[in-house]
Amino acid sequence: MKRNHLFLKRILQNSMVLFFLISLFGLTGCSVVSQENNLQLNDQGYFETPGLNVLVFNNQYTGYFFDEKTAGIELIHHGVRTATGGGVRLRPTTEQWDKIPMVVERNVNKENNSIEVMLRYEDFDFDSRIVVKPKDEGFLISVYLDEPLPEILEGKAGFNLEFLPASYFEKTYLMDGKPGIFPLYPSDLMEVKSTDSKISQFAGHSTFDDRGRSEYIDPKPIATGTTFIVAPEDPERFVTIKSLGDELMFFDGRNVAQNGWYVIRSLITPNKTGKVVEWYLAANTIDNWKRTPVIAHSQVGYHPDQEKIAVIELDKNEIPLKTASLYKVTADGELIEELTSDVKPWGKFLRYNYVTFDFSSVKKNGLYLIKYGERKTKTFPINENVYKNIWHQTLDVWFPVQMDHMFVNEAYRVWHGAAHLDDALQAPVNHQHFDGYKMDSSTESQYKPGERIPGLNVGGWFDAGDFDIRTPSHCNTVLSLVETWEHFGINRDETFIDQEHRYVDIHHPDGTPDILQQIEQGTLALIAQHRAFRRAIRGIIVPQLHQYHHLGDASTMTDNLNYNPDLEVYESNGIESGTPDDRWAFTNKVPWLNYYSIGALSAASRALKGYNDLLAAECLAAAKKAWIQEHEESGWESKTDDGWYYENGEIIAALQLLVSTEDKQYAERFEQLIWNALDKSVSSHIEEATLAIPYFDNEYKTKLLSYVEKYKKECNDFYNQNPYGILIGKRPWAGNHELITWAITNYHLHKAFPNIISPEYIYCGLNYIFGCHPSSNISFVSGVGTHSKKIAYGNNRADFSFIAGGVVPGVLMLKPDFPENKEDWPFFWGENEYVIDICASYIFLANAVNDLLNENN
Ligand SMILES: [Ca+2]
Ligand SMILES: [Ca+2]
Ligand SMILES: [Ca+2]
Repeated sequence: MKRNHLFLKRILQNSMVLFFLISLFGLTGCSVVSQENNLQLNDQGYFETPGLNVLVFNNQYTGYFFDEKTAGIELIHHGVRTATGGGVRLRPTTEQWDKIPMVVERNVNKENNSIEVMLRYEDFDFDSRIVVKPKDEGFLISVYLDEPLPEILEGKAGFNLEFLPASYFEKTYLMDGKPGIFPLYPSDLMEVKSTDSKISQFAGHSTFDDRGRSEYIDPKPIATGTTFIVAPEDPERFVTIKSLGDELMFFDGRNVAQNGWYVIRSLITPNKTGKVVEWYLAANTIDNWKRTPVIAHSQVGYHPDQEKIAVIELDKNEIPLKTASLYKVTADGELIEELTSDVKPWGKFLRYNYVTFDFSSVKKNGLYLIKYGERKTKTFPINENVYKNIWHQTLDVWFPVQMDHMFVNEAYRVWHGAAHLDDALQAPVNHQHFDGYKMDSSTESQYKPGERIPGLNVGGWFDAGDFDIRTPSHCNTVLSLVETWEHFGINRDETFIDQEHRYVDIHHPDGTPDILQQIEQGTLALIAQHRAFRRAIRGIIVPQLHQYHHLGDASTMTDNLNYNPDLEVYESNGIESGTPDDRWAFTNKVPWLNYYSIGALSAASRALKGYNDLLAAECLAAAKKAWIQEHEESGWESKTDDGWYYENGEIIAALQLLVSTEDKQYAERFEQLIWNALDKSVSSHIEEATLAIPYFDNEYKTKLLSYVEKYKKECNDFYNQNPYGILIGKRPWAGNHELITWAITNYHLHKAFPNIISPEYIYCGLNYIFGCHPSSNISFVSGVGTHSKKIAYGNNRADFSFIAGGVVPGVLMLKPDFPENKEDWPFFWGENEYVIDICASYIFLANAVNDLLNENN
């Protein structure tokens, strides 16, 4: 799913603005109390009662990745977001790339305690109005049309509400009194339909591979009726839905897409205007329900000398206890109270109230847990070595599994065969791809659309939970791995990598440091682009949407046979095939990206020296050549159209060429760029500015001082913005990468200016990743810490599994005030998807923390 996440520092700035706005407008206030019902329309613009929130398009479809299952009418039921996607939809169970309605108007009507939205499907000139209003023990959802349904939508448009399967596994339902069990796995009756009648998906792409038969499939309803009772046995999940008009249909969306939800739906009757659908929905609430406190702490544990502060997250109606305690778990299996001390109130952040518990004074080696009231955490160590191994699985397991064009084995298990050996064809012009790639009206290359580009079937990693070679994240990853190699010289060797035979074996040393082999893997993909185009291209990705959502062995994503249009589709002569599944190279010129690539190749040339000298020399030569060519083409004036990206790309290229060559032309260009950039945004550029210190005189460092002071002030503000005292991102993609990047910047600053930036600015970043964050206390690194992500959005997500060492994006801040990271549902990419560059950054940060702790000993 992942697009560019190179540009975190700019977002860092935006996050600061958002924090300011949130604190300005406040998060509390009076509410209008309905006379008829406990659901109150609060100042956040949603209906609220203890145990239930009803959101009505507080979150809208962003268009970023289309239907992200985070928009529409939604239920947060006893603290868990169990329903989403309430709205007028055009299929029984909509997929990610199906058409989404846009909100053209949303009125929160406090006078009559209702919320009304106007939804529009532009393609069909089709508008509908939805009104949600509390009534009796629940609320009414009413859908109105001013004009009858467009003919093309008859039998297709309906009101849908989606329920999260994982919240209802092992529970039951009643449809008009007929009992059923919610399916753990889908296997329902399907209906084959002609594509003539299909509502087209995003940009005319299709999620369904119909093998040339002009058909698609939809599930048939599992049950129909007028009253649907959901999980009556579970007071926390019990919901009643009554249709006051047409029948209700219950579907399982997982029959067409593994990330589908259970859907309840009523079709809109043709030729009807006015009220066309009306449901009464009541969700049970437990009297005076309060959310269980979350004791957020590091699942990895703590070094004796660091600050140790747990952040306790409380229901806003909870009266905080006075104290919390730390217990030691003894060798006899006993719990012994080590420390009890007062908790410190922090205040309100988003929807919860926070107190903190400081146990920094406890330094004794051992196993501990925290107790707050009746609540106990899992056990964690305090020990000098807690951070020693935290990055091993990321390098030993996660990166090898991501390696493209390679067969990857681990003991008795094959993760995947050698993939994408049929890379790649020139992408066609004027093409909008579904993963954010696009082609302009010219290829800007020597290749014709559809022509084979030699040499691209080598190196690279699957970018994220998907499988594309995304150039920006590759540049970021190579730069980061080189930085780790140069700062910490990690020579861990637990992977066997044979490029010639495309073979990787996990837990099998081969005499070469794994980090160099991974740098080589990324570099091979980047240099292949320069060999073919003398510059970077956007990336390489499958052409068809029905290939893109691939779940399973990557080597089956294409047939690994070069496409030959003279053969019939699905026909093969053993060497070539007539199936047009080869990946496309998106080749338009992107100057800022070319600069990133120049920076990455230049950095790689240093690391690879002595290991792969030929490749090292080729990288540096290609980087220098591309630097000259890019300036000849783009000029020496900083471009404003690409804005920050352009500026930052050129800064990185200049710095890396300077470090590799010590040639003063790069120093001059770097200085021309860096001060202006710092004036625009300190936090975006302070890391590069600091890394450049050794290449300039003392005056440079002195000049930098005022910027460091300014940056420190920005960091200190985080303590007022959230109880964790760190940067928390607010994008539709959760913020762990911004946070890790921030902590790494703090490491470089601490090294250069130890009297200004203390090491705690670095430790607190890792603590957050390891569990000291909102919503839960899970470690966001699979396999690291006592309790960590066991269900994540890796390429094995359909198995509700994980890839060890992967780092997920973390806690998503859903509007207006709901932090979420699902532990039972892997398919939220913005919460659970591993991406290559965040994992590379994590390896650096883990080593940085070890370095600091050794330094202090
Ligand atoms: Ca991708
Ligand atoms: Ca090795
Ligand atoms: Ca092929």
